[in-house]
Amino acid sequence: MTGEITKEAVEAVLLRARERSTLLTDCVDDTELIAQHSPLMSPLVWDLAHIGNQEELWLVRDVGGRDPVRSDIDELYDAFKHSRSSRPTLPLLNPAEAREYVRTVRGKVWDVLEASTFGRTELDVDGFAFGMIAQHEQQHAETMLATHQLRSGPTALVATPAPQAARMPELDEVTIAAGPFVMGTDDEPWALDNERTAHQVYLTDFAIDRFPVTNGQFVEFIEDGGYSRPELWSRDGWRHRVDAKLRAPLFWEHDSSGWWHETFGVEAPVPPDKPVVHVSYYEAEAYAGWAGKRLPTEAEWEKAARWDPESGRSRRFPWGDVSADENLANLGQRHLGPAGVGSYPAGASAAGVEQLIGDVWEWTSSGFHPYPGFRAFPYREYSEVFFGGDYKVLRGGSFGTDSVACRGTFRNWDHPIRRQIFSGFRCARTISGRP
Ligand code: AVJ
Ligand code: FE
Repeated sequence: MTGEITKEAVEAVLLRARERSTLLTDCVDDTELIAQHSPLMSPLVWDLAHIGNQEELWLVRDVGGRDPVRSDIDELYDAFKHSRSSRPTLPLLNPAEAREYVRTVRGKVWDVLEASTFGRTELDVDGFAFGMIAQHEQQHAETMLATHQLRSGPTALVATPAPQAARMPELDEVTIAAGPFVMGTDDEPWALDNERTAHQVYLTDFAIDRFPVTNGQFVEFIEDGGYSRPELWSRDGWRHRVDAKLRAPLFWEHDSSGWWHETFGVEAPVPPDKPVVHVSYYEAEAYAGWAGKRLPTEAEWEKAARWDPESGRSRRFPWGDVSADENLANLGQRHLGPAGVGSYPAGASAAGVEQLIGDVWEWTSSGFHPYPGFRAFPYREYSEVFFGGDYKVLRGGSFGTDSVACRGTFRNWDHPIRRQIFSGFRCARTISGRP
């Protein structure tokens, strides 16, 4: 891929990221920006200045070799120094200062981009550091979107409703034949360290759901006593279910007219044809057990998404190698929720599995571990410190994820109890034993 990335393309992804974080921070007033809407989340104004600080560290200082803009605030915006819940008590930049700071940093970044050779150092090859920083800003834009969902008060964000298929498709499964496939990547220029290296994995045959599990399917689980039958849950899952008093996905309410949920300040009936969102790993695992299935492993998810048996290679995306557009996947906060199943037939993988990219992050049964040949780059705190299995891997991105931070190899992770993220799942099933 070396040499294919232009400065215009880099400029465009950086501008798009800034447009998004500006929208997410300009749509509420200053008191909302400095408030803590949930102990799980930072104040929005922390995210904004943290975005600027990472951009300063990697692009202004490291790639550009320029003087610091504000070296005095590095510690405040180091995600490892202060827990999210303690961040409102720090002497943070106020909203006006944070906006000014990100603007100043970005001005210097344009100079650095202009001067860059895209190849002088490892960080600079194919504009990697610029791509990493655009992905970082967009990952925080998704986090900020989740903070908006947790906020109470008047609606601040609007978007056109997500599409729904004209007819409810059959919720069937697809068989993936036994055999090897290539997982991970060596030639995706902006792949992060945890997506590397490309390596062959052999899988026995398995079946995977064509679509993510829908709200309608999840309601059946609830109404069949899913939340009150310990035998459906893992030991840790059931303990958490009891302690956290889980009874339905986050943001759901039940009354005489059925299930309702609140999404971005709007109350609406839960739409049966859309993927369920805001479930923890433990709820996903219990549902799968109830359905007589299990969650896919990370390798199964990636094989179903990327492997093209005809050409014998793994694609960048389910549909091929071209970037996502609005006909292929529900990404980029274009809609403020998942689309109905069957809305993106053009986005199907070679195997015919749909809506793998976009809509909802999909829990897999795999813990977050390094691939063979893993090397932390450019910093250990991006991935390496999270390896070990405390975190479960999620794949595919959500409606809140930008396309720069989403591809067939992209790996996200979180604690199995988390559900403020845009998390859903699909099920899989073992067909046969070892050949
Ligand atoms: C990959 C989404 C788990 O938000 O904690 C942002 C991304 N890393 N800043 C996170 C990230 C550093 C990360 N996740
Ligand atoms: Fe960050």
